Amino acid sequence: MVEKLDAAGRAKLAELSGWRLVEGRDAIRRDFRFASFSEAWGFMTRVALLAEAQDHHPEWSNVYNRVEIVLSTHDAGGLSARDLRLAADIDRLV
Ligand code: H2B
Repeated sequence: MVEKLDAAGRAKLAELSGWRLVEGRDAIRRDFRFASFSEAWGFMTRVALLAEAQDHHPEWSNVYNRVEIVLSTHDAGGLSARDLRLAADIDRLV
């Protein structure tokens, strides 16, 4: 079982630029926009490799040059340190 974020972990959410809480559930979301589909898909490929390496996978969608990513830990029923880590690593890609 993965632990949900404690108060200290929740305070760290504010350090993630561009990510916001999803209304109605314990999850964070960031929307990305690229110059083309090709750039968006390249980004998704890099995120997929991160996700697989961390065994932590995004909920996401792609429409042409836009990618929407929602992070939450299904095994915890909400946000955990795994989401913070993946979000920070995704931010380093852009
Ligand atoms: N991704 C996310 N977002 N939440 C999880 O709880 C999760 C995951 N669990 N990827 C992992 C896989 C788990 O199912 C495997 C068995 O480790």
